Amino acid sequence: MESFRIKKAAFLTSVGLQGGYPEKRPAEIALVGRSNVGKSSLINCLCGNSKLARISAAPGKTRLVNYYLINDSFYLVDLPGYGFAQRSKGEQESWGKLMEQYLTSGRVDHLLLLLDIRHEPTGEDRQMLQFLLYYGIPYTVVATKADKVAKSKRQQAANQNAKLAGAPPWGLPFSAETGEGKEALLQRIGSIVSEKEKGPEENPAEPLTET
Ligand SMILES: Nc1nc2c(ncn2[C@@H]2O[C@H](COP(=O)(O)OP(=O)(O)OP(=O)(O)O)[C@@H](O)[C@H]2O)c(=O)[nH]1
Ligand SMILES: [Mg+2]
Repeated sequence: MESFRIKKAAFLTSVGLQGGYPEKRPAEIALVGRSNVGKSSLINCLCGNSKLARISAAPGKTRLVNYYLINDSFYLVDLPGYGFAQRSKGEQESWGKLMEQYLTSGRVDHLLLLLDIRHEPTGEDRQMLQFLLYYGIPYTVVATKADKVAKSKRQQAANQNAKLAGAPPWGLPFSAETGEGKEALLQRIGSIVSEKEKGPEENPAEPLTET
C-alpha cells in the first residue's frame, strides 16, 4: 500500500461560539490538549509548513476552532488549549462552551489527545479523556516535545503518561522539532481518512454455509 502524504494544506476558517462550521468532509480529525502542549506546531510539522498555524511561546495563542483543509479532502482541526491560568473567568467559560459545542456536535471523527512527554497529565487532561470516553470519540494519545527527553526513555514516558491520563498505556512520541513520530502519525491519519472515505461498514453477514 502506498504511504499517505499531505500534498496540500490550507487554512480554511475559524469558528467561535456563534457557529459557522464549514461543510462536512469525509473525515475530521481534531487536536486537543493543554495550552502550549504543541498542537499548532504538530499541524505545521505534519503539513510541512511552519507558517500554517500560529505558534507562540505564550500559552493561549489559539482561541478559536481552526479548520485546515488537507489534500482538498479532509479536515485537521486545531482547538484552543485548556489549563491556561491567565485566562479570565469569562474566557474560561466561553472556552468550555466552545469545546463542548464542538465535541458534542458529532462532527469530529477522531481526536489526537496531546500530552507533554515531560509532565504528568493534569486533572484537566484526565477530564478530557473521560469526556472522550463518555462521548465515544475515538482518539490517539500523542506525547509531544519528545526531543526534550532522552531517546532511551521516550517510548516509556509516552506510555506512562497515557496510562496516568486514564488511557491504555500507549502513546506516540512526537517532536515537531525533529520530526520524530511524523511518519507514524501520517500513516495513522491516512488510515482514519481512508476508513471514513469507504463509508459506513457494510455489515458483514454471517458466512454463508452450504446446506
Ligand atoms: N522542543 C520542542 N518545542 C516545541 C515542540 N512543539 C512545540 N514546541 C514549542 O512549544 C510552544 C507552544 O507551541 P504551540 O504549537 O503554539 O502550542 P499549542 O498547543 O498550539 O498552544 P495554544 O494555542 O496556546 O493552545 C512553542 O514555543 C513551540 O515552539 C516540540 O516538539 N519540541
Ligand atoms: Mg495553538
